[in-house]
Amino acid sequence: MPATRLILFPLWLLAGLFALAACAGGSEGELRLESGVIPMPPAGAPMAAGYFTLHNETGSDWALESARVDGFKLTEVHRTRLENGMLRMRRAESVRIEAGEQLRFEPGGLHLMLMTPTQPLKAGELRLARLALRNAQGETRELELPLAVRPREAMAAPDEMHHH
Ligand SMILES: [Cu+2]
Repeated sequence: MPATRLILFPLWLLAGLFALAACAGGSEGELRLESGVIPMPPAGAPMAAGYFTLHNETGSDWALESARVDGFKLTEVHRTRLENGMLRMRRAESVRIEAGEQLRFEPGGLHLMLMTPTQPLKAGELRLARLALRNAQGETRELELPLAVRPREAMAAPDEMHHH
């Protein structure tokens, strides 16, 4: 086999890889939030949870840096897990979303934990959530999404529905 063929093939492969890398460059495409909701917590509950879906339509991976929701002094990102038969939630130290993926904040999983309310929630109102994300190239994005406060009945757990 002529030596040139051995050389040409890797060059062609490399060219292809560079083209791919160029397409995957950081800042093209959108980070999108949708389906924002805060289920109304039980009366007297000290905190509420916020849910949404984050879509990464960019070519980079992003890390969630911070989250805030209007009307709460403190917002943390928590993850609920089943541990020894008990549902427990802990602060999520690092929340990442890969290129092309979607990340759901949902009951039983990731959620925004909304603490120290400065104004009581009312069913039907909207509370603005602001998220800050950063990618590996150091770019940052700020995203906003209104979270709709849902009446509690709409998301009541089955075991709570036996009590009238
Ligand atoms: Cu929580």
